[in-house]
Amino acid sequence: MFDTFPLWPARASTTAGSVDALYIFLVALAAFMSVSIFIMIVVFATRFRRRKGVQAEQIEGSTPLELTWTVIPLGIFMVIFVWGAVIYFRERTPPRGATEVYVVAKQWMWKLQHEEGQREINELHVPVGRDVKMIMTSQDVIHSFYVPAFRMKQDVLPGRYTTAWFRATRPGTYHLFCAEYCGTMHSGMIGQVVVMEPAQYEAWLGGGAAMGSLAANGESIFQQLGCSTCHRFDTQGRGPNLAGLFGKPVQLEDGRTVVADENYIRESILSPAAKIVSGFKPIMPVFQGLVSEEQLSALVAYIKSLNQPPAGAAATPSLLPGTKPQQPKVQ
Ligand code: HEC
Ligand SMILES: [Cu+2]
Repeated sequence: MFDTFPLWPARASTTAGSVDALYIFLVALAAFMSVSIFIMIVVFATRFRRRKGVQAEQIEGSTPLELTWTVIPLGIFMVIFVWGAVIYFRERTPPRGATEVYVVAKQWMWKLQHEEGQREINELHVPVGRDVKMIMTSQDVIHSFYVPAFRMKQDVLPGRYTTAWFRATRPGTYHLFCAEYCGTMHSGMIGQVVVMEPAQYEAWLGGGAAMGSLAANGESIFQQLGCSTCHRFDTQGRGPNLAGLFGKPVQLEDGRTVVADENYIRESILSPAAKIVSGFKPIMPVFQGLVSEEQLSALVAYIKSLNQPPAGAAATPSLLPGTKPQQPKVQ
């Protein structure tokens, strides 16, 4: 209905409709309340204006009245709360099997990398009708990934990953903004999201060939940095076997159990001492400052990819005992 309304941003994701519905409800409710209050002011001012012999009746407490003005607003607020919470949880929970895109924000650009290996700057190509999960971090200050047409906005913070997801419903080109003031050129930190038909998208993906997948890239970094000297795909390594780690609970030395999500893997690489895996010694070197955000994304993607046995041959990943030990080196 609002698609042709000039001030209304296009609606191009599965959540856009429900966000709009709630938004319209809130605006309508606020408008109704303001108008009612103004009408009442005028009515009472006229009705009870100063006149000889007319005096308003003073009411001292009225249980039915107080119940009414407590219960009705409470009911309305509960509706807003439940409605908002349902949308919020849906927006916050990326569906399983979503395609993943790693985002690194910096002053003043968006660097995006697809699982398949494609890299883009200030431009994100996605297929229509597929769930896309964004795993985002910043190289410097706080930014915010904002795509009005998807009704999606998520802060992007240095030092950790935040995630967001969407499923585009309509091909087209949509604005991408940074919605967190991040310095002089903040207003220039803009880009676009290009939503394509699946066939077109496949063609686009194929176009950039040659580049290996993000996970394959991560695998070579894993070897270059010497991770593979300690992390082997058997029980003989000095570090834990990382196959099947992602998404699973990890028992820590101090008795806690944490789920191995993206932020856990990130922290395990940058500052391994923060959480020591039960049964292992804190011998892993600190990689803070030695890996770039892009390398980190690739390592995370690689470790995640170890959950599925590689396509084709045996379930053993390609790098195994016998990889030559190497010292971590500065990139
Ligand atoms: C000197 C050996 C060594 C090297 C090199 C090493 N690690 Fe580790 N790593 C360990 C040990 C030991 C642990 C378990 C103790 C801990 O949590 O710090 C560990 C833990 C981890 C964990 C958490 C595992 C779990 O089961 O929860 C991850 C992820 C990880 N390392 C990734 C890497 C990556 C990526 C690299 C290369 C950039 C690397 N490691 C290099 C020894 C090493
Ligand atoms: Cu920014």
